[in-house]
Amino acid sequence: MEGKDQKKISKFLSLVLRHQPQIIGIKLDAQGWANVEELIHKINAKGRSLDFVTLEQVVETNDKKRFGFNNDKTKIRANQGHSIDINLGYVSKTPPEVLYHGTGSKYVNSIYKSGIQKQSRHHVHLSKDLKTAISVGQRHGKPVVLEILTEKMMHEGFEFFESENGVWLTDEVPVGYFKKL
Ligand code: HQG
Repeated sequence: MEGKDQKKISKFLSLVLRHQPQIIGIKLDAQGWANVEELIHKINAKGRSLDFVTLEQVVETNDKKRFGFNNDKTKIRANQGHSIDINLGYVSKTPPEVLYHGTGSKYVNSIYKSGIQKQSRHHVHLSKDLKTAISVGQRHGKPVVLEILTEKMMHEGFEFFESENGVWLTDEVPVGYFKKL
């Protein structure tokens, strides 16, 4: 299958599995899992064509490993990025010494006033490397990268979690715990 089609499916899956499962008439369980058979059936019922092999390809080749199956591939969920209330079962973990947050220059003044907030997502998303942070920032216009003082935050009781696909998450990064690069 062509990359362009995969991207389309991936976008639609993000919408369904992170934000609006009801648009195809499915429900996610408390940990965010959808039943694979039902998902495929309901997506096809909406006039899109998807089979299991294609779904597997999308999960395996997705550039950010956005989705994951359970062991026997009967269930699928998004690895992060939800706006609906689900519990992914993250366990608090010690982050690397340096983490980055990529944002758009238009947000920087506001961030310096009220800290980095999770906005519509469940957590603030942080990147392990600069390159990723820059591309995350570019989604919001001219990119700005903020370095996060993770050690200081850990000492002061803030918790960090790592998602299945290597994105670091935390509840908020208040003013005083980041600096502009
Ligand atoms: C900004 C993508 C004003 C924040 C990426 C960000 C990531 C504030 C924007 C994942 C603010 C929210 C998440 C404040 C934070 N005032 N603006 N106080 N605090 N912001 O998209 O981090 O493709 O919700 O800096 O790769 O850009 O979806 O978050 O710029 O991992 O898989 O508000 O989404 O992955 O934007 O991106 P977003 P994000 P996917």
